[in-house]
Amino acid sequence: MLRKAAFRNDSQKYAHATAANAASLDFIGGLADDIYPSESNQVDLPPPMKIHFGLVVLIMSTILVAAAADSPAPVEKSTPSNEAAKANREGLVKAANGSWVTVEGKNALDAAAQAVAVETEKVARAAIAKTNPQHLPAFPGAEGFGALATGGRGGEIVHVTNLRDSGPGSFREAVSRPNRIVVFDVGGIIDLATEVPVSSNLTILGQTAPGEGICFYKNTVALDGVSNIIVRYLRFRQGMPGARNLKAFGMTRKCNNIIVDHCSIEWGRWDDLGITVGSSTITVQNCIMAEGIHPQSFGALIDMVTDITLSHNLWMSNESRNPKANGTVQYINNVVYNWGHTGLCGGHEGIDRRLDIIGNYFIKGPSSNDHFAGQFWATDHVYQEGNFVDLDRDGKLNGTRAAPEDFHRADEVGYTLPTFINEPTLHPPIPVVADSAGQAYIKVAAAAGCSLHRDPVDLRLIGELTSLGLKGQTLPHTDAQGEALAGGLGKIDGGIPSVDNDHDGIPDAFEKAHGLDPQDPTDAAKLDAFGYMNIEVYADSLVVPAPAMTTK
Ligand SMILES: [Ca+2]
Ligand SMILES: [Ca+2]
Ligand SMILES: [Ca+2]
Repeated sequence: MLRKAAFRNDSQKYAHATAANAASLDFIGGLADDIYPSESNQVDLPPPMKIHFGLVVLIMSTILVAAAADSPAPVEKSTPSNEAAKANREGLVKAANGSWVTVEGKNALDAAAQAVAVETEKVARAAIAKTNPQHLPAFPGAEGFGALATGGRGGEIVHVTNLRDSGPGSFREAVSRPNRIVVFDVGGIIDLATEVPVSSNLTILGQTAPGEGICFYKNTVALDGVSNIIVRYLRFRQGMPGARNLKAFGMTRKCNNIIVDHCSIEWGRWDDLGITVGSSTITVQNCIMAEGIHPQSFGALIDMVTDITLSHNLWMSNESRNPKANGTVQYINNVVYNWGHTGLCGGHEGIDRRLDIIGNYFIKGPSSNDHFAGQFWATDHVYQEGNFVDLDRDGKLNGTRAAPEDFHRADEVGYTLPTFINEPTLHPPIPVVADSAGQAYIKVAAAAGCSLHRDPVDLRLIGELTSLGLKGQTLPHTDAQGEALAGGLGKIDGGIPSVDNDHDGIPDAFEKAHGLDPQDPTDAAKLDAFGYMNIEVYADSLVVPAPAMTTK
């Protein structure tokens, strides 16, 4: 019965793809031929409550369209219409009501709705991709090189039942063995006494936590030489109690086949994030890497690695390395805000590297100079298109398109321009569907990080981002107060877990609504028609469509 429900759910997604064909696929198709030709891409800060309302309207209209449609959308990519191509040249987007609008002040609401339409359309594409068993996404919406991870699929379902550092029911115990789906019966802050090692073949479903979800604090979660892992909707905040040479979340020594989605990775002492030492085939998408702290204050070291996708992430208030990209790296639709010394950094290793930089928005903040990108050598081979830069700190998103010569400034001693190439070189099996830089900004502001419930730290960060130049600060690498300078960790509501009589990870209410048996603990592990476990279908239902924007 759940299988049938899953099909119905997907027919809704397909149906929305039909709507998206009318509303946004043409626009996306237009991007493919003529990416972001507008020289200006303006968005005023939209009022949060209006955004909320707009999203609700869009979601409701999506449901209505889905209910009215009988057949799936065509799988083929749509051909851009002349209208779409013209609108795209003029910097217009198609709003939820079908009209073409400029992305500025009064239309920001429509643009935000559009962003959610694109998100839903991406889910539809993921659903289509599911029909190829070789290309089953880790979850609907998974993209890039890590998108084919299967995690713990087929293994046992393990519950995190307390917030203790170790012992039975702890997160540390749950991830200590491979072939597991990890769900959370508790929400709140987990103070880590030491680094947490993670096994291979794991799916870690942070969105199943009650209340406002999970936050790891005071130490590091580390992936070392492991593979095939799916991580979603968690907060990793190392903080000053952690070791000075570690990341808040690190993947090192030939980690591969990993996807990290909607996580908040902050207050790392060396960097917030690391992907290093021979690691490959990894996606980090829809995440926040922010406020690196003493003694390094950097965003991410992506070093000596291959086939890495970084998509729709927010990098903010890091001194530098947003990230350092030293390998073969896709860098698509990221937003970089309030860098200190340097925004995006090249590899500068004297070894041939590949970096596809597409549709990103670089926005100067109170701590920033003008080096939105830099530290390249000629051995860095860069494809760049559709990147926008806003350096005027005026509270509005009104950047201009980045030119090749902008990737090196005359006062950058020891560096040069990269070697620019004419075509992107990286092509994962499930490609990232590229948005315009302006759409990426709205989508990132709305949903990056552990955004099913944004906690006080992320709410503050998003409030600073959406000040568009007026608020935010890097936390000085010289100051060992670290995260205390930013006010420290706030409260995270632990909530009350849903009733789950058979303890299979799926609440009774969902089981009853989808034809499962709330007294049968075996059905959560069964596969649906596409090959997802029912526990995965349930977990996906918690986060699709993308959560609404919430800012202070
Ligand atoms: Ca501006
Ligand atoms: Ca159950
Ligand atoms: Ca059951």
